[in-house]
Amino acid sequence: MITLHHLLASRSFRIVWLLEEIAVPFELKQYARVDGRAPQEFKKLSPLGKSPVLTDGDLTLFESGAIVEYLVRKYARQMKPSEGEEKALLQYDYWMHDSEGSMMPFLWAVFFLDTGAQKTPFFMRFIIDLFVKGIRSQYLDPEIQSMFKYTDDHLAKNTYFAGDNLSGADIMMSFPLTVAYKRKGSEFEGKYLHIERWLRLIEGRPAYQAALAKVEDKDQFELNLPSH
Ligand SMILES: N[C@@H](CCC(=O)N[C@@H](CS)C(=O)NCC(=O)O)C(=O)O
Repeated sequence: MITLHHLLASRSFRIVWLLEEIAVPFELKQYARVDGRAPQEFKKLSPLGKSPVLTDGDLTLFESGAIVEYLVRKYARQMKPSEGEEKALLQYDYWMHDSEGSMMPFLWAVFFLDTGAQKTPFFMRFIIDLFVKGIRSQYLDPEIQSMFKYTDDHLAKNTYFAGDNLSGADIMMSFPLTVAYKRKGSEFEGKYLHIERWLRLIEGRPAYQAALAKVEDKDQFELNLPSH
């Protein structure tokens, strides 16, 4: 029996979605954050204490990409292009890695800096805001916008990340793109219409809706983007 340990408002939502897509029975255990972090009982589930954590029988898996690859290999081979589909397979590999390897570190840095600035005592706020603004405008924002432009160009030519069919790469990319629009919508909305088309496409899938219906943090992942 598979158990998914879902820390609320975290990357593990995409695994709930994947499990719904592949229609494998699973138990969902949900954990509220404590002061923004994983609670102690969650930290004990794996050596790094990070979300997501999935158990399947005696196996304990963590790191989103490794979990997605495991589930696809074991239960849903159709969600990865086959050896003969070289172009789709290269796209699959690229976007599987882009999610955690490129997008998330930059998005995380922005969320971290902005949240830190908001928590700064009033008398230091001006100087911290200037510092954050400088790092964002000179380095982080141009990198993020360039990655989003590249992603948008890719989705202009492909229905899903690895061609015509939903794959593990879409599952991986759903988290950075959803959180970017959810938390920083004004910086993205109306600029990347193909990304928005894809976000509407995945949100319209019955399995995505089934995942939203199961979790306690539905509000974190429901976008309802307007069509342009
Ligand atoms: N690259 C890792 C990142 C894991 C990660 O940082 N998870 C965050 C949730 S989005 C977490 O567990 N944060 C809670 C904490 O560190 O206390 C993965 O994709 O599994």
